[in-house]
Amino acid sequence: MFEIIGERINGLFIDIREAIKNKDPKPLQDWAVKQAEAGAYWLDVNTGPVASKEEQAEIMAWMVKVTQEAADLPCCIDTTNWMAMEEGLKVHKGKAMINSTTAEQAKMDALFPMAANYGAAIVALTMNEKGVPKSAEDRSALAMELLANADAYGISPIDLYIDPLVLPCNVAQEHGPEVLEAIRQIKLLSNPAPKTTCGLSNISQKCPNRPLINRTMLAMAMVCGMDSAVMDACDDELVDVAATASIILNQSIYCDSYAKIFRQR
Ligand code: THG
Repeated sequence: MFEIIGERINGLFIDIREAIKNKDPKPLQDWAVKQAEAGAYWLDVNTGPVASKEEQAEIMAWMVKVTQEAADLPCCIDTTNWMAMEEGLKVHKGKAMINSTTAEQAKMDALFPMAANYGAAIVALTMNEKGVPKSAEDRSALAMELLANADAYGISPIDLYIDPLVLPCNVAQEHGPEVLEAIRQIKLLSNPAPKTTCGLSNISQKCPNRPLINRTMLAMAMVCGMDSAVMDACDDELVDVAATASIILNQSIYCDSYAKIFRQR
């Protein structure tokens, strides 16, 4: 079943940034409940830009704690700061998701053991010190490195969510078909295959009619084998697209209320 990761608890959004500043749990908790009711399976939690590394760690722990007080869902802890990642994992209840490592060796050597130690799932981006490759083949070559390193640390492909890195279609248009082809190739790398995910809203950044682009990209990515996405769970029509695509792809048993499958979970 496709896994919706609600994107809204992120310090990039002004209301969350203000809530962090004021140590006010209410906006985070309201979004936690709203996204859970909308059909989210995980809740992405990201501090956004915060002053110091230590401060970020403390804020992440607070964000995870107040989010889980409001909704009985696991968090997708979204930070590049290892200290903040570990502080978030320490207070998390149930199986968390680490978001994310890249194919850089130092990051894999820090974050795969952390995933193993806390029993967490982990998102792995197909990029390294050289940046984000353009071709599907280079993206899937990095996915293979991520898969091999995860395996060396005892992490099953089932807990590994490979992210081919969705870029805005207005400035990186040539990446679109490569990302879609990379998803297909990544699903063929092993048996069982690694899972796939992406930051769906990236595709439409700074474009008009963002929901239309997000919904179209979601359907196209799902055909290619996308298993989950960090996305706008509160766009009901986007969630309807995920539900309908799940039916057409025979990933969920047909019923006449098919569009509600995520909200009924
Ligand atoms: N891969 C993984 N994780 C990710 C991303 C990814 N996490 C972060 C991000 N990308 C996915 N989440 C978002 C959240 C918000 C937006 C885009 C992606 C967004 N925000 C508005 C904007 O930039 O215009 C700003 C907020 C507002 O509207 O006020 O678009 O790729 N693994």
